[in-house]
Amino acid sequence: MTTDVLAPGTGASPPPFSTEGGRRPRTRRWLVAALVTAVVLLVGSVVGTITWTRGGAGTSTGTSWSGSYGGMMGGRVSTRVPALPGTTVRVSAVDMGAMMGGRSGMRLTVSRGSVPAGTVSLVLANLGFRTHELVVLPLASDQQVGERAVGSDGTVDETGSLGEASQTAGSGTGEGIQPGTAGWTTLDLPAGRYELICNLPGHYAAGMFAELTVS
Ligand SMILES: [Cu+2]
Repeated sequence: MTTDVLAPGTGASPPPFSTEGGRRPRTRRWLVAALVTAVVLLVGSVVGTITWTRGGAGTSTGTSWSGSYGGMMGGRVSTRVPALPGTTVRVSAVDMGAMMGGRSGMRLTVSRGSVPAGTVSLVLANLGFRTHELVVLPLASDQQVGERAVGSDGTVDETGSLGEASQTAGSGTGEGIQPGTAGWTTLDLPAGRYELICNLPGHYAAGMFAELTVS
C-alpha cells in the first residue's frame, strides 16, 4: 500500500465512476476499503488464523508457522515443526486467556475435516494463553462431538484414545503444549469418525473439540 492513500489531506474525490481515468484510483480505494474491513474483521474475530510457510521447496527443514488470535491479542507459534509423515492435519487451539471469564472462547479448529485412512500427522498449534493438548478419540456412529460426559474433575473419559499430542515442541505424550508452541503426533488411523479434544480440566466443556473424518 502506498502511503499517500492514508496520508491526511489527500482526500481528493475519485473521478466519476464512468470515466476511464477513474478506474485505477477507484480500484485502489476499494482495495484499501477491503483491507480495512479485513483488519476490522480480524480484530473482532474469535477465530485464530494461521499462516504456514514451508521451510524451502524440496528441503526437509520442516515447517515453521505463525498465527494470531483475535488480531491485537496476539498469539504466535514459534515452534519449528519437522517434516511429518502421512497426511498432516493442522489443529489450532485458541482461548481468551483471563478475559471474558477465562473459559469462554476456547476452541480447537482443524485445517481439514477429512483425511484418507492411513498415516496421519496431527500438529497442535497453541495460539492461546493457556496450556492445551490434543487427544484423538473415536466417535460412535450415533455420537456427535461435544457430547461426552464431563466428570467432576472437568475431564472426559479417554478410553479408546488412539493417541495424543501433549508435548511442547515435541512428539507424543508430555505435560501439555505451552502457549506459543506446537506439539505433534503421527498415528495410523483407520476409516471412521474421530473427535479431537483438549482434555485438560474444563477445556472440553468450554468447547475444545473438533471432528475429523477418516475415509
Ligand atoms: Cu485446552
